[in-house]
Amino acid sequence: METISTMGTTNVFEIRGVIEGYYGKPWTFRQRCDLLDFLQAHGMNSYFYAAKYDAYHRERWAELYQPEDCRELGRLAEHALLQRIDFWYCIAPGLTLCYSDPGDMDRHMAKTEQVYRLGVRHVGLFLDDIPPQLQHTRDTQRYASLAEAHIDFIARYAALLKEKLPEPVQLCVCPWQYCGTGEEAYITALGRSLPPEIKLLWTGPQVCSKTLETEQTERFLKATGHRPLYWDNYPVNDAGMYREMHLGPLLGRDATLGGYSDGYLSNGMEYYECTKIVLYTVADYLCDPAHYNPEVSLRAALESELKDAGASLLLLVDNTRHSCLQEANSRILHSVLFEMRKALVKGCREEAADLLAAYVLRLDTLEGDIALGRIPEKLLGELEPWLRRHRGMHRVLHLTVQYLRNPSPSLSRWIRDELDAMKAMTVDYGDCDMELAVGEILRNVAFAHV
Ligand code: LOG
Repeated sequence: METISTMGTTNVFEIRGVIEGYYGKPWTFRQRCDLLDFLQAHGMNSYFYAAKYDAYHRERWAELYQPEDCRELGRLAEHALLQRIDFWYCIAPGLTLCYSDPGDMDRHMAKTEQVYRLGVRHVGLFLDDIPPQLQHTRDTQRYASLAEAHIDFIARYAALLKEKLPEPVQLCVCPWQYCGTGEEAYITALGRSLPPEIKLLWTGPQVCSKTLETEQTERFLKATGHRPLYWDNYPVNDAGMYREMHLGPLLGRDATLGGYSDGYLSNGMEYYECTKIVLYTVADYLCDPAHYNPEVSLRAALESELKDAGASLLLLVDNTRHSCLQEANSRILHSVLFEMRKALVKGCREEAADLLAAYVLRLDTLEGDIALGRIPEKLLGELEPWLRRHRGMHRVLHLTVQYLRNPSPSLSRWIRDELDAMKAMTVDYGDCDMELAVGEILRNVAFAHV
């Protein structure tokens, strides 16, 4: 078996790309074409189509696509070929599949052949988020476990791909258990039974992993005989994360991971324009992991997308950094608040007001850039709920400056109302440090004087 010391000496990931694998509104045809262009321009080579809410991918996996959908998928496959991006079409039959039913295998193959005819030469069999027990009596009679059923189905499917399709087709599998150490019973059995050329997707130690480390990869390889193909659940913000917006740069992925894995895929958000900002940083990491600098990469991403307005949008990004990668938020605002506290402790209210006013001025610039059309409508549309809350904070801070300069009970009531309204908004910046900090300033400093 290949060991960590005998594995590739290069840190470059072989498969580098994006998976459209989130729960939510699938990207449009135009967005997918734009993504393929982006991947090509940024040194990536793979796009995995696994849109959870494309009914034909998952719920109605057994049905063939309608002619109109076929035309679109075919054009996408063509576009991918043109851009030299591998287009992986993934089928997720696990919700209803009877593993031992030859009819279900026929239906699965028919779907595969349909996309094969459209030009697809890379397929995925996705078994994530499905019932943990076998659903059909036929299966319980035949298999002792879910792992056994999966091993049998995958092996027969792989054989059929070779037998029935004239050109070679690569196969990857997203296993039922897709995170952990790799030493758990299901994944060990599955991995050891399948040849290494069938790639295994893996999200790391957790569903949304804070870190991906080379050492974890070694354990996975030892246990399963496979190098993981990383399905990184970042920046995805579906399910329980829907109130968060993930605009921060990629963090916490080891620089040497590329030499020890089959590849790396970033799972996007349904907010395509926002996803793209993060993908700049993913691309930078994938191209040169050893020299990847998240903050430099983020600034460059914003500048590439927004030119001069990038600097002002950085303020919003700074306040929406909470994710599985990083709990802390609002680094810029925190440093302002820190300096303000120092000024207030010295009894210098004017100095504190000036410090906060300078930050508010930067927020004004963001509003100015929006008003002048310097931030694309498409991006603003996606950011709307988060921007609304940000504007709430902007108002609170603006009023706080006035209050510090000229305190009055009516101003303090106004500020409290604005803060309450802000808290009632449905989006969430993750940690509420920012609000706590603003609240603290108001309580201890401003309101103390009413
Ligand atoms: C799903 C994925 C979803 C993600 C984040 C995998 C393999 N599958 O827990 O579609 O976007 O979590 O919520 C998932 O990650 N399951």
